Amino acid sequence: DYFEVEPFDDRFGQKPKENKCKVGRQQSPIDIDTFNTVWKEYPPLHMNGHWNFKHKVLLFNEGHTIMLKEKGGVNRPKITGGPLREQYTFEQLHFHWGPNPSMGSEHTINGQTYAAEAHMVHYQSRYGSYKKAKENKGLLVLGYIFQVSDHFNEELRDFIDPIPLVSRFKNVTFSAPDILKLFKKASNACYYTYTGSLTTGDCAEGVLWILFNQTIPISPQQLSQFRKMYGSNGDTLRSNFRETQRLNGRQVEFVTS
Ligand code: BO1
Ligand code: ZN
Repeated sequence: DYFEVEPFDDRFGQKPKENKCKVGRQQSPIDIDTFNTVWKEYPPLHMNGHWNFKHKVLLFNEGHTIMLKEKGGVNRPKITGGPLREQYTFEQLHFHWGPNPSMGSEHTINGQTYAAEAHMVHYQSRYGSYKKAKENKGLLVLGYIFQVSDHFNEELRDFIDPIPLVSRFKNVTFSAPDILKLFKKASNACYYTYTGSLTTGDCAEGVLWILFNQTIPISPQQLSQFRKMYGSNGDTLRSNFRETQRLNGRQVEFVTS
């Protein structure tokens, strides 16, 4: 009775769509060439509410990924500080992975690919919604890189256990007060920040990226669970990461706190 499985619906507009990525000069992901970054100091990042979701969460198969949203969407977590000029609100969390543990991350570091990557998508609070903020280049994505490890990551259990339940376009609702705790340690580490795009859908530009430098461990067995999801084309989603894009003169900042 831990899980409450519901049929897939379109309440959140997650209906699978054709991938019609626009071509642009500020696309994501990118390779982070660490020797070519600019060292910057900013005030500390403040993540308010990410580590104690007060409401139920909804985990679902979005067609391209497994996604988590706060059910109801009231009291959403907020983020300020660092390079942010104003407050952003949490919208959703999703994952990218690959066909084997040697690839799956979207961003690469000095050409190195990693096993997986999680994205916490946020919007500028003043726009009141993800959609409005997207139209006004008001999106922020926090990226977390997973590194394959022999060690089973207990903190990933709440994301991975329900995957078989949602693998064929189902929703699952559960109470998980601390479901984002897994990201807490990495969120206090150094990060890279640059301006890029969404990596799926229309690949809209004007997205601020914060990519944390500290990796999160994940076991090969845990990674294999992601590949059991079914994609919108009816096949299992063995891989859902986009290849790295040209930097085109953009500057990547390295921030230590
Ligand atoms: S990501 O964090 O850059 N991978 C990312 C990619 C796409 C979205 C958010 C974050 N958002 C949505 C679009 C929707 C679209 C959907 C498809 O992705 O805004 O309009 O249908 O996955
Ligand atoms: Zn993503």
